[in-house]
Amino acid sequence: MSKYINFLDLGDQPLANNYLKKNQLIKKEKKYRLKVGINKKNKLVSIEKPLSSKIMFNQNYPYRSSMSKTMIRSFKNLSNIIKKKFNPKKILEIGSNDGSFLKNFSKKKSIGIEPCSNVEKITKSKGFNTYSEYWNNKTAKKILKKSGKIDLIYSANTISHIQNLNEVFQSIDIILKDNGIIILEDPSLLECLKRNTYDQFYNEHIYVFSLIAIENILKRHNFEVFHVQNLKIHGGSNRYFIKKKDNKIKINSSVKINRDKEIKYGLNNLKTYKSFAKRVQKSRKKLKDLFIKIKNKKKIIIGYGVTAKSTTILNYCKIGKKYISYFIDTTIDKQNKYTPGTKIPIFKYEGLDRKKIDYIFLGAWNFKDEIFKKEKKFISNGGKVIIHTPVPKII
Ligand code: JHZ
Repeated sequence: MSKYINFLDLGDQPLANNYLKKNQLIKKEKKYRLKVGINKKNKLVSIEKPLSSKIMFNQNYPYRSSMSKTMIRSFKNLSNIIKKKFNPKKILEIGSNDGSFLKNFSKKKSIGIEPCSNVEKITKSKGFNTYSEYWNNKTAKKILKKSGKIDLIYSANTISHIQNLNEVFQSIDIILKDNGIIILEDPSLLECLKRNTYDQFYNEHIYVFSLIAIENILKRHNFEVFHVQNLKIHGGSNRYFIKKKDNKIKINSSVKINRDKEIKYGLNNLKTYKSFAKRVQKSRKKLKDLFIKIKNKKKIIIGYGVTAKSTTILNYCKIGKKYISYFIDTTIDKQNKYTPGTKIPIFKYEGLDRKKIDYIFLGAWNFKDEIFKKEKKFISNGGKVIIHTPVPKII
């Protein structure tokens, strides 16, 4: 009998990061049913039918982690902690994207793994040792042969994108020193449920982790979490510090505190997920009603920051060109393209004072503070902001 139970259906969704060129608009886009469920045994929350990595992560990947000051600052802060606490001789990053974390370390010390070759090239061109490979046993063995064992492995927003978690940790085991440290960072399931950020689910996010699920997976691999840090990043993420079981590092009280918090909220109960699904349906109706009300008043709405997350929102709530005139985004590879599924044009960011804009819809709601700071003038001139979390509203 299957241990997996679905609790949420987000409908037919296109590839979340597949921004369309003009000549692709006439073609029928491939859609994939996005259902979310939980494994009753290990409490791992995942999408029902993950797509192959090659479809999602290849030479056309548009996402750049260096596009927000918040991320750059967060990577810098962490690198200072790492240098002070662990002082690694060799550090490896799984999912190094455009090098915004690794650039805080010496080139001699660091190795980056990034399967999307267009992005990997950026880090390589800065002189870093990078591999355009998926993280698996083969890659781990290849690096072991060339560079030897590693002191510290870091991975942000990547492990949740790899279907075979057993192989992820087997590969880490191959290359990590016995006293080595793993630091993983991913959106927190608890925060996702609390804030109704159902848009954390899209085809790239195969998993949204809880500490409970991470611990259940690690059990099979002789690893354990010794510290958990709660971060504001991406609407609430957890940073898990992990060691081999034999390593004598003391387990910090943050582990029990976070585990208890998750149990208290009900992450072990199916009921919790079912009521989340109900809130998501309500959120869809409320957001759509909000858009309809604003458009009835003939106001102009544009999207600010086109994200993988906004692909889920727009397609699930059926919000298209009729409601959002266009998106603006600082990422070159997204500009002059169209949003997946909803086909809304995306333009270069040129400030908000050029054209008449009444409302912005925050696709990049996770960078709200950064964006509000940047767009002080728009807001003080009466510009309004639409956000969908924790409940759809105008701010
Ligand atoms: P952002 C991606 O998700 C994909 P997305 C991936 N699957 C993942 O896990 C997370 O990242 C980490 C723009 N922007 O980070 C830049 C502005 O235009 O929420 C980005 O295109 N102006 C790997 O796509 C987008 O917003 C600004 O001032 O959900 C933010 O994308 C700022 C701050 C951002 O990731």
